[in-house]
Amino acid sequence: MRGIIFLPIFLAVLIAPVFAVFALDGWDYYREVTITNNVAQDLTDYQVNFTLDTANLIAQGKMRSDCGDIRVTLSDGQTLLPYWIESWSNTTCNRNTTKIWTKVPLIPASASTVIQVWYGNSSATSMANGGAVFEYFDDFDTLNTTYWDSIGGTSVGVTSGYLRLYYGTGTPWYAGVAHTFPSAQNNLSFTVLWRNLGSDPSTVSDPDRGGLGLQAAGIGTAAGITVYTDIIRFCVNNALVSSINIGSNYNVWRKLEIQMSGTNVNMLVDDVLYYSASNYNPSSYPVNSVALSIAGYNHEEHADWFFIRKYTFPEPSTIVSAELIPGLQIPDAVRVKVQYLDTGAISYYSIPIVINLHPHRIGDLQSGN
Ligand SMILES: [Ca+2]
Repeated sequence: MRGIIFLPIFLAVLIAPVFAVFALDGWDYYREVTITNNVAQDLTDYQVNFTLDTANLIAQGKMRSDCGDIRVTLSDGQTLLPYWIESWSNTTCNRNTTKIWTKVPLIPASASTVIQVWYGNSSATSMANGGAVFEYFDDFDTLNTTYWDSIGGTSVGVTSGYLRLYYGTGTPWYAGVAHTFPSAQNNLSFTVLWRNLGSDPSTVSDPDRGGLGLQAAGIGTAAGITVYTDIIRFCVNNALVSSINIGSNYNVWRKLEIQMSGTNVNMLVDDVLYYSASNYNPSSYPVNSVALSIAGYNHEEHADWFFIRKYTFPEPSTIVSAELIPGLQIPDAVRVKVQYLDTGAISYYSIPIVINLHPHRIGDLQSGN
């Protein structure tokens, strides 16, 4: 065997190969949104929301200043899902906590599913569509007299993208819109962005009031949130159950939400849970209609948008990943298996991947996190 040199034979195995990722054509960035179903039943066509710091992304030049390049897809990066960006005090975008709603085809029982949110396409324009996301959505660009089948009061209309309810004098001193459901409703959440313009903001305990009511036909209010200029009141089973003072409501947009699931009712203002009851009686107080209404003379209130979504308790939870760049995901290193023919010994080596670029090609690469 003398004179024969035994050369080790390298049997290279790429343990961490290069992964191809499908990309939304023309988009530079995405994040994965993991949605976990916290109940033991499938949720289908279910509305979920997640939060994105669009102010930071816009400041970095990664997103259009109007958020027009936001898209939501399934995990294939191809199948578009409907989405809507929740506005707040007339500000839709460029906020640290921009809330994006979408409708997910299936969140399996007690399991997770992953969707993606994309941004980074300067030529894209908004495809936000609340009507495609929610069970019912109204931005009050026009007065939908088909849906709002009961309209009362002397001055109910749509102005500058909001529902304007005004009442002057005389009886019955209220104004509003209502929709009648074909059957009693449950396992839904109702949300409206609302402001009380009162008639005299200097008046303490101003009786001028309005808000969101779920009505049991001919019986009373199944659940309701009423905004006065100074306080906010909650009603369940046609009885006043709680009252809060979170500062003047005069000319302040308040987000009012009523969540109903079986005999449970949650009531939230500005995303804060202020009242929770487990004694809602759906048989005595079935939700036959939803109303946006006001009471009080010489009095005006507005609704900017309103939507109804599916609701289950506990709700699914969402986690948004760090920013990802579509395309080839190249690992930092590969693991190589080496077997020596003379001894049969096996060793493993980790070989870092270094890309040496000619200076004029550096622009071909895009840096990520
Ligand atoms: Ca609106």
